[in-house]
Amino acid sequence: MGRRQFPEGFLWGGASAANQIEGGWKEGGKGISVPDTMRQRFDEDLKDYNVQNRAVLADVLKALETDDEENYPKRHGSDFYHHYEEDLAELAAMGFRCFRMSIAWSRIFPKGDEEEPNEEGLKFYDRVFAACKKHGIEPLVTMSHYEMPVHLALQYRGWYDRRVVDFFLRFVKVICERYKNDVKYWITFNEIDSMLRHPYTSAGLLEECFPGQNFEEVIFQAMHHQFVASALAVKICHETIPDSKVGCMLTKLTYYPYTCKPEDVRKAQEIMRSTYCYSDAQVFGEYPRYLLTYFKNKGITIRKEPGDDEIMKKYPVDFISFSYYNSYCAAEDGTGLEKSGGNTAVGYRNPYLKSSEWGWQIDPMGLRISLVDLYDRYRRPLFIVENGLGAKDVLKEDGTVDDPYRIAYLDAHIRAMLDAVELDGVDLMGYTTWGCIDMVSESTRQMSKRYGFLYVDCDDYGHGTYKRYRKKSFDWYRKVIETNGSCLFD
Ligand code: BGP
Repeated sequence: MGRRQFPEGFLWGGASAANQIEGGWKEGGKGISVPDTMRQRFDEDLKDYNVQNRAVLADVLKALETDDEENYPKRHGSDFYHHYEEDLAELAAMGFRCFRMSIAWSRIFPKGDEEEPNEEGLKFYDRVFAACKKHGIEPLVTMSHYEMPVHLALQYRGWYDRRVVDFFLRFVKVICERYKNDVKYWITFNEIDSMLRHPYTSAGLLEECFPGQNFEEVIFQAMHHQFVASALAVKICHETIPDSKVGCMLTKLTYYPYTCKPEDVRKAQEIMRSTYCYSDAQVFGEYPRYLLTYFKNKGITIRKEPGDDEIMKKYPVDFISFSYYNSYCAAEDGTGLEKSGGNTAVGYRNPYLKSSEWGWQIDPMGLRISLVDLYDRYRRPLFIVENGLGAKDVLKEDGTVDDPYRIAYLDAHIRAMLDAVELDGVDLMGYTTWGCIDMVSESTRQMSKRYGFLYVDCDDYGHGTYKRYRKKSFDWYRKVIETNGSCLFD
């Protein structure tokens, strides 16, 4: 094998989400979003492994009564809203070819059900895309990254209401038309499968708003609406931007059987199948029998409109993107086994792996296994749009940040990726590390859970100068991109 490196044109870069990076939560005509109502969870036992944040209506209404930003960290984020020029110049200094970001729905339609878009919101993203273009950075835009206008959650009960499909498609039409010369790579719903684990975050669903209903059925009804919306978003994108590529996005939860006992192997298979079925729907354009069987056995009925099945079939996605941070273990009987945390999910601790400070188990081989799993299942191009290590980085007196642990994490995962491409025959489009600039954590809402190559001087309560500082990993990743990965093998 010659010099090891990634294919020409590999889309190296980093990822963000409007609700975690932008701040400016009320600027430029932006409306209140679901994440703006998410209170910090610093006082909770964060070792309880990502307790599913089942939001409650009372907390949401309480959040709407205050402009407090200290306890609602997503309201300030990393203030990208005012730093985007310098941030994109820094990402360009690293040689980024791709920058994953999302367009905050409530910047464009503040309440979500308006007829006309908010011009000031559109102008903000005009400026961001102009900066990307200036630096030759290809945007990869997520249409929905947990950023629904809170008005739709409260007035329409979120994605449960079919009218929200039309509101969303109005938003999609506006942004595809407006940015058709700026953006060719799009993702519809971030981690669509996660709606089951955090229904308010993903779909604006609050259980108290559905008294007497089977809440699981409510979630699957909302999921159906997102399937239809995703398919029609693909249609709109392809019609408006001929060379556009649209992807689905799943939380790649990789579970190993805790032992070779067949029951443990089956359990791991069941858990992974239970997340694949959502990307199956978006890739194969139909409900997998697994899900239909599940509905039958649980007495769940989904209301469809005439034509829904045809729409899903006609407009499948072009690529599959996913997030991967860690792996888990599964067991038929977990008695006596230690739990382990992870990205929106929980499993049993793998004795062969180390854990991050947040209890997420570090497993680069798991990324290679995940890539093979997904490629063999879908045989469509893949895109890793989230991978990284959340850690407590320290800004030293001299303005430097030593993050060798992050370099080690990324080095190992990039090697695993290259093995998947060169040895396992996986077709991989690109790699955008999560949180390329420090930003507010989704699960804990901490700034102190840092992922970036750029340190942002802001603490968990939003206090700080918001100045950016290059970490050691900044230069390391610049070299990786410059040599298309081959420097790892020098
Ligand atoms: C994923 C989200 C990202 C990001 C990531 C890291 O679920 O798509 O937005 O937040 O989780 O997790 P966390 O921020 O909780 O450390």
